[in-house]
Amino acid sequence: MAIQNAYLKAVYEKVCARNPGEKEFLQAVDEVLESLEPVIEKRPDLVEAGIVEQIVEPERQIIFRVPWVDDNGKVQVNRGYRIQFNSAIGPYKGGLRLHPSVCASVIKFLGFEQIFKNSLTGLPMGGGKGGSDFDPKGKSDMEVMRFCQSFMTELSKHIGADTDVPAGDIGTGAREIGYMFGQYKKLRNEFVGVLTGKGLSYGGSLARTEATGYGLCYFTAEMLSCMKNTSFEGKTVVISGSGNVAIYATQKATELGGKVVALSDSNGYIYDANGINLDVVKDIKEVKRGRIKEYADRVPGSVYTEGCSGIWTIKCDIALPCATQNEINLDSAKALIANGVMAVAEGANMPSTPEAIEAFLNAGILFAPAKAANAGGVATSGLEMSQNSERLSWTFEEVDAKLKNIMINIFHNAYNASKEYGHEGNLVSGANIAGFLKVADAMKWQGI
Ligand code: NDP
Ligand code: 2IT
Repeated sequence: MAIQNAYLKAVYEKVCARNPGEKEFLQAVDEVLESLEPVIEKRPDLVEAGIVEQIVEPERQIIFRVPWVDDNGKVQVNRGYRIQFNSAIGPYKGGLRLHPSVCASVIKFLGFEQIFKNSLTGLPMGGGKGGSDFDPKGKSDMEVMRFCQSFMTELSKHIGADTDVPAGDIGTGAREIGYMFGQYKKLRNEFVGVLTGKGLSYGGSLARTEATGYGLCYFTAEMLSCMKNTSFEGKTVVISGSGNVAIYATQKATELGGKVVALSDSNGYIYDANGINLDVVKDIKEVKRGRIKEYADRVPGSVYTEGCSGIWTIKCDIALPCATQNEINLDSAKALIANGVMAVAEGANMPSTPEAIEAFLNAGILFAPAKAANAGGVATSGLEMSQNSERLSWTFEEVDAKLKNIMINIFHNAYNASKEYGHEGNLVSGANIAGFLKVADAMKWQGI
């Protein structure tokens, strides 16, 4: 499928010319613009107001040098990014990715998708994203601290509790957020909710750690129930990754009656026919910062295989990609379909290639796109911001109940939009359209 509408095609061509070679960013824009075709026909006022031309251009892009000193006293230099994409419905909000693959294209695709995701949550948050090509893997705590302090020294000039509120993403967890928060506080002499995903002793929200994985399963459960009259009960589940999102997706999917049989990291995957023992995974990944391979040494009967794409050849009913972008290509999609997968729900951002998505939709498989399905993380960040503003902490149960409610609402909003705009059941279109409309109206009413 390609964009058909001449106006949207022209906008897309301009984006391609302006952002040459940024393949992840162009992939994300292409998908959204294609979804907007029926909106453009129904809403000439948005065309008149130039909303689409504006929404594809970040409001502000900040790229900066991050110098730090390693444990051998040697100066290291990384590149930092913060893309403030859209503030029509609230302060910029979105995570910080620390991974060697980080570049402008990756941060821009993530920031662009964040606009629509944050809109879907129903909370007042604009879209932004940032990060660095720094690799926390194999670094000492003190090296990570020095990097985070240097990163925040520049970033602190551009963010604020009412301006832009970063959070975690790949490579950025509680440790990194803590060091960054500490540095922000020193530089600005203010204790405010400028980051989310904070530790519980200094303003973090209960259930934020669990939120993305739990939210993914709440969304998937609602989709299974409403679209196929079924549930997680008795289903075999394959989950990629073994980081924050994968771990808590495993926990909730298991609680809901599913059996998770595989997890992975960037080196390979483990298969455990008895169902993953999450205590072992948490010890390896959260406590020891080790590799998923160690699971096979510790759990009898489990098997480790080198290479991560092979995980999609495991027979399952539900697939939850929770590692990284474009991890499911057409071949992996075909393998999942051939093995009878019933639902694919994206915990990672943009984990399925466009060809894989098309294959799932054509095969009638339930497909939950990232913008909708993984919005539970940022939604709970929004709840953390509310708690910081009122200087109160809600209980785990309160936050979890709000999260569940938000995920159920996102499913229905996406489903209803897919129906209203002529693609009933296509949640890719539905999520893009529902997310877009709120932001587009806000932009229109605020003027140029
Ligand atoms: P973590 O850093 O906690 O874990 C990332 C996991 O994905 C690790 O197992 C990692 O393996 C694997 N991974 C990362 N990059 C690659 C790669 N290039 N190839 C193969 N595997 C890879 O990150 P999160 O769990 O927080 O994030 C996972 C995904 O979920 C990302 O797409 C992120 O954007 C998305 N997301 C995260 C949210 C959050 O709240 N944390 C919210 C919404 C979406 P290894 O250790 O080998 O690198
Ligand atoms: O991709 C995402 O939504 C996140 N990494 C979470 C962002 C946030 O601000 O909590």
